[in-house]
Amino acid sequence: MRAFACSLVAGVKQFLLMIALVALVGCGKKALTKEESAKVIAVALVQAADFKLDRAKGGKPRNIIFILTDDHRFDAMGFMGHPFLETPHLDAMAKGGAHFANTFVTTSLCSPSRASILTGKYAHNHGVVDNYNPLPKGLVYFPQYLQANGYNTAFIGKWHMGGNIDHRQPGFDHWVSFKGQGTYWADGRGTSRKVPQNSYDGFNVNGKRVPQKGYITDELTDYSLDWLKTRKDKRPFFLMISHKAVHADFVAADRHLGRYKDKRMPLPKTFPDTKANYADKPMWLKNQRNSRHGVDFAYNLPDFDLNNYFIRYCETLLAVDDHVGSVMGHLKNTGELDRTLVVYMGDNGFQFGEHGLIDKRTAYEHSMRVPLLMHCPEVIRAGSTIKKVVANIDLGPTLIDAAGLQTPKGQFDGSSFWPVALGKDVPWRDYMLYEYFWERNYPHTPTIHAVRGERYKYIRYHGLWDVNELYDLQNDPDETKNLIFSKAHAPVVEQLSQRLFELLKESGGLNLRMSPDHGPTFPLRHPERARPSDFPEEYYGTKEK
Ligand SMILES: [Ca+2]
Repeated sequence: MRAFACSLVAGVKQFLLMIALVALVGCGKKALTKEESAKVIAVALVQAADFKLDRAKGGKPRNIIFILTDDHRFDAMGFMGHPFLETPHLDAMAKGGAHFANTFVTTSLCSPSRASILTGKYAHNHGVVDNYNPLPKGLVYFPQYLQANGYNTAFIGKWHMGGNIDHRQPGFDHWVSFKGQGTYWADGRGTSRKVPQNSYDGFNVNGKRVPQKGYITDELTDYSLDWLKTRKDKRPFFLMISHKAVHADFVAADRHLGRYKDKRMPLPKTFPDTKANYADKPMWLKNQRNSRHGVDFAYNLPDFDLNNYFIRYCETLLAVDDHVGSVMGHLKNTGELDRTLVVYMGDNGFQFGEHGLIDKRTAYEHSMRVPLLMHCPEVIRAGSTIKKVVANIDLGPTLIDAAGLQTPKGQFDGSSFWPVALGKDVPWRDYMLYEYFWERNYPHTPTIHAVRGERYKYIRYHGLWDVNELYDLQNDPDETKNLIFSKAHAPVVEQLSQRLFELLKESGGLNLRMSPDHGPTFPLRHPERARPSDFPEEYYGTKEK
């Protein structure tokens, strides 16, 4: 107890020092006067006090490793019954820990989802609604609490919030990052198209520019293991490893190239461009089929090969699985595996032909559902499958709880599911709220709000003359049948529509979030491919029903 208290004081001191240093650097070239220094320290003291948390009853600090991957969809793991992808280390993690089968992101897009993970807030509250605009001022990231309460903290990998920045962000003692999307290889080899926000100027390692030497996933693994192996700090640690993989344009490690070249991707049930497939579906959906994010004109390339794209995705994931194996292997070798909490999560999913789409952003399952695994044999039962609906906004409060601290009141939109991970029966949410804000860059995906429970999902489109959606995921996990016009389901639609607005109202989400236009625009359609959608039959009529 005393040791923790001491380390806590040490942590606060280090935090103050860091803030003072950051402020000094931020003030420009000249040294601060005594008065200015006093001001800096006063501000730091106020900030540290803001992040000071009480210990939870019986709570104790625990080392935490949080591995975040990019665009890793929920079913792209061997143990999920994937037809050929092998992920032995993720499978072992699930077998030895808990798999949260119903994990969703509140916005399925890189920067907004990352912001929701780090701030514990919805996009309508943290304000990061696209991948381009600068970071809003004053965001608070949950690692700031860990850092101010005795943790030694590190961030290694993709930050990608606020456009192309890679400088140290609040909450982290050790910092390794790169601008925007980074690149799989320093020279960009292996890609087949230009990706917006790819960057080629190496890493920012604690403020110093260091060239990228090798394959990104392996290099981030090395940075992580180096930090774990060489750290002298006696305080508990929080390490966040944030992979570039498996973001498009997928490039596998050389050792994995070609592993699945002869495999065929099973086409999703909702793939065909048929009247039956799009019956009662929104018009924007059929229209997006022939767009940058649709299978008929993907990335506006004339000869896009969906199967090859999927193979490259799977091969690129193999190095991520190797990485998980390396981290777990290190913990095993040092005898820390049982008591270290290791969390694996994706920032959003990715569609490979579902509904005729690629990419994410939508509220369909393959876009908004992500993998979440938690491994800590000391307290989490091996092989647990948890069906409760959890979300990216819950991660911050959950990890603060797992660190033995009381979660700060009023700070997060999400809640701690740590008791759920421990197998406790606690009251939990019925529905999670999803939102996506239309952006000019990708004009084919509209503003979306949705609620997702264990059985039903209701999707509402804003500012669009179109059809909303209701899916019974228990009976229709592939979202083949939109029940929005079903008379039998009218009460469910009514109830979920009400729930949607309750969730928006209670979280301050009724004012639609707007952001200035920023970055390139991709409105192209192919003149000879899928035709535009017609209005649904239900909308034709000559008098009111
Ligand atoms: Ca992403």
